[in-house]
Amino acid sequence: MKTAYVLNGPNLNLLGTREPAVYGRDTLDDVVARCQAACDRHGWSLVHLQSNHEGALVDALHDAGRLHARGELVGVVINAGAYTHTSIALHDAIKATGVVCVELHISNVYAREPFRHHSFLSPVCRGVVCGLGTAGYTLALDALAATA
Ligand code: CA2
Repeated sequence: MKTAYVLNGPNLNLLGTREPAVYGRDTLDDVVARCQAACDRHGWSLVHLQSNHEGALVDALHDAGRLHARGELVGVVINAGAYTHTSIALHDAIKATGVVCVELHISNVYAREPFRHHSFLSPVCRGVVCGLGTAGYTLALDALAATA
């Protein structure tokens, strides 16, 4: 059975508890449950990690990269949060491991502050799902299936 990774970066543990106008009312547990259901539907196992630490996300990409090297990875859905806009380390990890990534944003970052308009991840991701709320997570998993 192949594995899909869903990685969530800093502050996404707060989903559903603050700023509902921007990020909606679903909690992170709700999102993970929907990702699990999508993976069940596709016949994949799910690894989910939320971390507020950049290096932990790099480590998770390396773990995914080991599965990728064995042909056991579907791909990675990554909402790197604010690290999207700052992290050359995450860019390098995606590039170095060669894992297929879909970059995800709950909010439409292009309708927000200019500092959210640049992503270090987009150039090394297969595609981007942005602004479709938490429904974007399952859409991104379906996109991995459609483009495998
Ligand atoms: O729209 C997204 O998914 C973001 O990746 C979320 C990041 C933000 O820095 C990006 O520009 C866009 C922030 C995540 C913060 O998550 C919260 C969730 C609920 C309440 C407060 C913060």
